[in-house]
Amino acid sequence: MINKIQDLLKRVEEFAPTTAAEVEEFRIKILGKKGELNALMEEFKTVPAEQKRELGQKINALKQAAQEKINSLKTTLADSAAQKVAAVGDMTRPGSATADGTRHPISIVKNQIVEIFSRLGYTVAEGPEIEDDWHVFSALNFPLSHPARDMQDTFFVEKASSEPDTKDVLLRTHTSSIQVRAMEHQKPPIRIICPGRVFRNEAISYRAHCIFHQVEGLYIDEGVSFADMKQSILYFAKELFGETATIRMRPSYFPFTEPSAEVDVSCNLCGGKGCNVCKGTGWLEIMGCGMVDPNVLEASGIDSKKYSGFAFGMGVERIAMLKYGVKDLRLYFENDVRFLHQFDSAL
Ligand code: 2NL
Repeated sequence: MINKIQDLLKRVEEFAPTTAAEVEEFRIKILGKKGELNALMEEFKTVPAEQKRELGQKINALKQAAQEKINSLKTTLADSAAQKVAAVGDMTRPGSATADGTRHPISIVKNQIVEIFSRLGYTVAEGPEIEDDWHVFSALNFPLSHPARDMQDTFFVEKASSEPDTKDVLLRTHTSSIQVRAMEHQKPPIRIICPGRVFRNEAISYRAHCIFHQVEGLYIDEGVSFADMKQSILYFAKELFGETATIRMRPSYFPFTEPSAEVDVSCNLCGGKGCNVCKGTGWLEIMGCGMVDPNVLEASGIDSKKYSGFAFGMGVERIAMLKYGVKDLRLYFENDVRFLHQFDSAL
């Protein structure tokens, strides 16, 4: 019997499982009701009285050793399982949602402008940011002496040399170049809305930047009139600034339109009474517009006797400043999230 006890004690000491299930199996085999230890206890009943004391102590020691070994194995194996979960992560847990970003206010306003005109049947047209002199100036009736053609105002990529077939290559100063390309390639009716980045060599301040965004529109067909233009722009102003908005037009001058006008919308902050945003006038300038100059139509191959059209252009930063009451245009370029997170939109 002493051999059996020592043999079992050795097995207990040498037991080296790797899973908690093995420990439980071992526990049942040794300490369970029908386990080896209980079998030894049965056998113990039959040993002679003079051996009882010594064998009893040995069995008790074996039982205690087995119990302690199993308990400590259970905790260490449970710990290492927990460590594995901690290292890998619990793959069954639901993921944590990352917060969505918000759209840039310039994109929001640009999308709103485009969306309003698309409801009037305009389709979006885009074009290159690096342009040539023809599509930015010449086709738009800019005289050779016009200050916008100066190096002071425009970023040139390449200047024409005395070599034949060389031309000025420059960053577009307005998105009108997109419309020139459309007129060259499409037959009227043309009804397009042209959003894009434009570039001017300006000193950066609260009201100017050398890169900004424009949306221009063009509508050409037979019999398009100034009244059509006025009503389209009024619809646009009401959609963007609210049903109570009204507009007024002031005579202006652009090389590419005749007649030309500047468009003001009634100040939505003071309701036309006069405040510091509208500088006491009750009106905010939002865009320029006009009837496309016949020279411009002809330069792009459109018969100015058969067709007429109107065009308009606006600065997106300016509209966004008026809409959101932003006083410094530079905020739109700094990408400070404390500023950007204040704008949220479905568009
Ligand atoms: C402004 C004024 C304007 C246009 C842009 C245009 C384009 C073609 C022909 C004729 Cl292809 N006109 N565009 C017309 C009037 C005004 O923009 O203040 N923009 C920020």
